[in-house]
Amino acid sequence: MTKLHQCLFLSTALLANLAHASDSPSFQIGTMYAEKIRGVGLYAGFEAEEIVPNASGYIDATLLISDAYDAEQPVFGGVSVGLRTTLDVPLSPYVGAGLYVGENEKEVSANHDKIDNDRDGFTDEAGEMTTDNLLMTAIYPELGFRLKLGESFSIRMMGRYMVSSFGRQHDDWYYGLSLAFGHD
Ligand SMILES: [Ca+2]
Ligand SMILES: [Ca+2]
Repeated sequence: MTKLHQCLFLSTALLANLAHASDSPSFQIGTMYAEKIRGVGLYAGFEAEEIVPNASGYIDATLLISDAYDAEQPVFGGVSVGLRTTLDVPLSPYVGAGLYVGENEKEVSANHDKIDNDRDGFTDEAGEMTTDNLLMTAIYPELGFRLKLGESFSIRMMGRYMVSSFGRQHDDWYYGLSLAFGHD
């Protein structure tokens, strides 16, 4: 298993725990943007209230797209897990923290590795390619507001400072908006 697969497996186990801990975790979808690195984020997942006292936990499938991460293959797919403080008021500020793990997928030349990568019976023939994955992890503090509109719908506005394993010049604030359905 690759690290990402291990992470997905652990995340699935965590998700099962989330679903168990809360009678009805909410479904959330969101989008975010980072100006300096021209990054775009898209995510969808589940959030459960009171995973620990006064905090919710979430897990999102997350796409991050930035050519600052990789100019050739800027699309990174992965998961985000994190915690957020909760206040049971209609408009509540919150703070949170999370972890992102993802990877991209790129075709790279493989004609010098003494392996018949494409299993066509010829080893290291001209033009032989293989798939390589570049792993990125990031940790982030997050802060924002959640606006509850009725019993089962809320909007979250947030800023997330993604500290990337690629180095400090790739760190940036992502600003985002998400919608959550079906809590309570
Ligand atoms: Ca071959
Ligand atoms: Ca080869």
